[in-house]
Amino acid sequence: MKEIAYLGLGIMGRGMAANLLKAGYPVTVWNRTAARCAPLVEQGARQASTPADAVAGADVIMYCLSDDGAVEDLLWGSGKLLDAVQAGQIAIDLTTLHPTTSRKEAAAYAERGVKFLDAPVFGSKNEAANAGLWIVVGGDRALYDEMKPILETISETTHYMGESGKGASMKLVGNLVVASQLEALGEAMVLATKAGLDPQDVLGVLHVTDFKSPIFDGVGAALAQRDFETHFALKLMLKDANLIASFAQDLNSPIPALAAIRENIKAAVNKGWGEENASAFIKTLEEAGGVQVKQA
Ligand code: NA7
Repeated sequence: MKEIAYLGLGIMGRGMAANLLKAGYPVTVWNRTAARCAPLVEQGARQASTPADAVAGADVIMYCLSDDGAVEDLLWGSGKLLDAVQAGQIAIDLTTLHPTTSRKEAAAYAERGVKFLDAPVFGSKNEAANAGLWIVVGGDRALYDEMKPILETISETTHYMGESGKGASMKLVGNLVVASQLEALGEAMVLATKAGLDPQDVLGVLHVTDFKSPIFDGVGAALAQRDFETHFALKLMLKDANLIASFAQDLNSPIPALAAIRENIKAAVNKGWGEENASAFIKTLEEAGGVQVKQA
């Protein structure tokens, strides 16, 4: 079985690394904050002290970090990953970042004889833990076919989108929909509350209609319970909204609704809710409406 180096054990990374171990892959882990490696070591991973130590002898290098800056720091900055990789290795970046950064990574790896896929994921904490992610991939088609068994170990489905950067592009397209659904849920639940409707009754209708969505079901139920436990941090959602805005600007693509939603997310982060779940931005709508969505 291919030897895997897995770098970055945040909410998403720790679930993915655990599922690779469960599937029997030999996995070496590295995380900037070393203490986060402990649960993976208990599950059979080898712990590396540096990215260079982690990738020595690996066939496949995988990482899912916070954002573009973290990936740039890993490759070109303090992580010095590009100095450590060997020709013939394969790198897979599962981070949500700007497609330009993916293409920059692909070019830097190519200079060193390393093949590369951008493979960001849909889903959050539970899907990462339960191997239920949906992965969108950019890069060489033959390389995607070769890596599919590994990607299938951590996902429900995988989708080849085209050349380098196309996985990252698809991820931003999808997150535009996620942000819009959260905004729609928030506006709808605040309106329903002001109208005196019972949140459970409202969610019951949303659950069966032709505009139903698992996001309405999951986030809606948590909202009614005032549960903002972090599955996907609000501060990362602001990062994604900023990425979508920049990506749309590059392509001269209109995003009037996303621009307004981004302001709500920004206001919520400025309120100090950045470490809470992404759905916490709905609280800005509640404040504007002077009500709180709550199960009686
Ligand atoms: P988390 O839980 O915030 O995890 C982020 C990870 O990125 C975590 O392992 C961090 O290490 C790591 N990180 C952050 N900055 C750096 C630098 N500069 N160098 C190395 N490692 C770094 O995020 P999620 O797991 O929820 O999300 C990950 C991605 O998936 C993100 O793009 C989302 O939008 C989707 P730390 O433990 O802080 O030392």
